[in-house]
Amino acid sequence: MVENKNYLNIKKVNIKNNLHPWFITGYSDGESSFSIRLRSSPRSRLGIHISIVYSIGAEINSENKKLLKSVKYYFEEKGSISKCGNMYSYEVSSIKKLKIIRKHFENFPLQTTKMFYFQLWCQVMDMIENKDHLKKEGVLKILSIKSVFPKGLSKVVIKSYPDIVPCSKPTIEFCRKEINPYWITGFVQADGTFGLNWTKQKRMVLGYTCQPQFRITQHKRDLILLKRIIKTLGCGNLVKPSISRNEYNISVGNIKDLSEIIIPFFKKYSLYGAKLLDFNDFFKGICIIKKKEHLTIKGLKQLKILAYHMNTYRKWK
Ligand SMILES: [Ca+2]
Repeated sequence: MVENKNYLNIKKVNIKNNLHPWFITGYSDGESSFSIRLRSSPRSRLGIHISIVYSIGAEINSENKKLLKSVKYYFEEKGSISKCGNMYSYEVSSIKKLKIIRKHFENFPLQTTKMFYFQLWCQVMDMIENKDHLKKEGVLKILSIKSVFPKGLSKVVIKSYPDIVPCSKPTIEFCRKEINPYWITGFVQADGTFGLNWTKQKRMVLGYTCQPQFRITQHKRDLILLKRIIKTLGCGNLVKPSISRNEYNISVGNIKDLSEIIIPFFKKYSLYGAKLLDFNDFFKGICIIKKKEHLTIKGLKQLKILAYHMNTYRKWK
């Protein structure tokens, strides 16, 4: 019996990617949400049903579905993957199953300010377990917690509970040290871009130019984290792309850093899903530029084909 079980496990590992725990956290830091859901429930005593959910989304295509299946596999096959608009969503919503999710993030903590919401979400989990969410004071406390979440409380809820005071956010001491490389890959899976930026430019001899760039975009509240990523990678500039938006980019645009640091890094700590295909095309583009073939018409054409078939241009069957 035991041998049989082992055999099954090995087979499963071969079928699905065995994701690194820090990859799971990095990917979640960029793409997941820890949410508190409220639903009106006329049959219950307080008229409100409260639940909590962990979810992570990815654009609809076959490669990303494989990635979400691997995430589900990592979380012991708990939860389900569904389609919503042009996104897949992996969701876990029962308290029993969410305990596995919570344990993971306690062992491999979130690095972005999403950590605040995770901690508040855990408080709500404890309250639901203690059945406090079925008491008036419990409901009020959960509403005050939910009101500080990005989506906050709906107008309907505010109308029914006008006196809710937002809870204070937990204070978290953020680390400034280097960061686990698998976390970086997970985060880039969610919020990183590899672009070849092939554009017309009159002043160039051949009339076109290709300016490859690796980029990570994040809200300014995670500026310390962006600096940690730069420190760990050993390259990258911090850029504020627009005055009006509260965002910062880590940008790497020079060929030396791209070919000697960025490419080897993501070859060692692999991406998955559609992002891996974009990275592979980016790598091909960098090779063309390194060989100075971008100074020929043939090389420029090859770069154009790559640039117009990656990222948002990628076609899926
Ligand atoms: Ca994000």
